Order: sequence, then C-alpha cells, then structure tokens
Amino acid sequence: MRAAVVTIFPEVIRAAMAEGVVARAVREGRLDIDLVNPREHAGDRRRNVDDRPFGGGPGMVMLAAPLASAVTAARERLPTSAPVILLSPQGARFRQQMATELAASEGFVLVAGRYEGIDERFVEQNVDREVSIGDYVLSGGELPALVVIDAVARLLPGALGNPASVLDESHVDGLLDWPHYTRPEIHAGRPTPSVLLSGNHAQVARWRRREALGRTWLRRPELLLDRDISPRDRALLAEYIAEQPAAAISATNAARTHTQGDEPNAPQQDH
Ligand code: 9D3
Repeated sequence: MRAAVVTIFPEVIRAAMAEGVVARAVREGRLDIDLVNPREHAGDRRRNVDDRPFGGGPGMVMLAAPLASAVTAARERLPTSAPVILLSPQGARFRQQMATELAASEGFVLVAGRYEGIDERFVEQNVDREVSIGDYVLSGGELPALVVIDAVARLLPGALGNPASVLDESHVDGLLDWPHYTRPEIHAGRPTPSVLLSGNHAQVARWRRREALGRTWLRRPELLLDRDISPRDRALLAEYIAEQPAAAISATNAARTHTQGDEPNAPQQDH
C-alpha cells in the first residue's frame, strides 16, 4: 500500500517511520509513505505557507495554494481512488473500522495542518473527508497522521508476528481486552487466577470471555448498547456482575454520574 503525508514537518513522520510496526511494514515493502512538504510548493521567495486571517483575530491560517499543489503532487504517485483525508479537530472520530477500511484500500493521502486553521477553499476543493483522533487540542495534524498510519500498518497482511492477535483484540469484536498474566505466578503477593494455570483451555476461554464482557460493562458500557449479546454472553456477564463487590459497582456508577457523551468515565467538563 502507498500512502502520502502532506506536512510542513516531514521529519516528525520520518522519525516515527524508523521504528516499530510502521518501520517493518516499510522495510518489508508492504507500505510506502511519500512525504510532501507544502513549503516546497510555496509560490513566493520566502516560501510562506501561512498568512493572517481575513476578518482578524489571533493566529495564522495555512495558505490554500501550497497545500493544493502538494496534494496534487502526492496524488500523482497514488491510485486515483486514493482519498484525501484531512486531520482536523472538526473531523469525524477515527475508529478501528476506518483503520480496517484504509488497510483494505489501495492508498490514501493524509494532510496534516498546523497553525489555527486551513483556508476553507483548500478543504472544499481537495479534501474527501476530515478525521479527528479525539477531543483534545494538539498543535497540529502530524501526530494524528501517525496514529492513523500506525493503526493501518499493523493491519496490513504480514504485519504481525502473531496474526491471530489482530482478530482477538480489543475493539475489533467490540469488547475490551481481558486481563493478562505472565511469570512469575505470584507477583508482590498477588497470585495469578488459578484457571489460567489449570491447563483447561475451555475454562480459560470461558474466563477470558467473561472478563472481557465484564470489564466492558464496567468501563465502557456504551460499547455493549449497540450490539446483540448472545444468551451465553448474557449468562457470563450475569456471572461477572454477581461476583463484583458492591463497592466496584457503586464506584462505577459514581463515575458515570459525572460523565457525558460517549466516553462515560471521562471527567465532566466545566460549563
Ligand atoms: C481555538 C480553536 N482550535 C480548534 C479546537 C484551533 C485549533 C486547535 C488545534 C486548530 C488546529 C489545531 C491542531 N490540531 C489538529 O490539527 C488536529 C487534531 C487535534 O488537535 N485533536 C484531535 N485530533 C486532531 S486531527 C488534527
């Protein structure tokens, strides 16, 4: 797969491409990332890529022309099907499903912005979709672009030492992960749940499913709302809830009382 990142800080992307799952995908030829710097596409001698906002106000706005030219250059090296995705605080939230779609696609262009914003005419003329990675303020789109690339790179065929973990993991089947343990059996006086040492694979699988359902119910209940829960899962969840100390449930309810939106345990914002 080929991707391009349009950014005035290509070195930030390059640094992250040198390590880990992305580096491996690039090294093994499964991923090719072009970096295109709008500064190289600036029209003036000073190579300006920003200017003051019409209408006044603080901060600078990215010029449309260098960005448009950079995107055109990026697209010349990509299939025509490749969408142009702007990383933007105004975008739709990036989700695992989008990572899966991009991993199955022929390629894409990511545009990372800086400054207070981007000239809207560039967005209207060149951008297919806008994507945000969450409700917090960053200084630019480079880290979000890396988040997207990382999420996609690890899904590319041949990306993982253990491909089974791609199918098993949190958010793919819509549940949180179960708890993990490794040696030693006892750490700081705390034992490993005995079922994991029993060698009974069916019981291990049942325990993990119950823990995954239970933790999702406790920590991210909204993930359970939009899905069908099989009778077996329902029974496992009931078992989990019955075993919960009352204190754990009231602590969770207290946290939920102070939350809003789709991240139920996030602290409430000031009004
Ligand atoms: C004062 C209004 N700000 C919008 C909330 C201005 C502003 C803040 C941060 C304009 C640009 C940015 C830079 N952020 C991104 O480019 C960005 C981002 C983010 O800040 N959070 C989560 N996802 C993303 S994707 C791109």
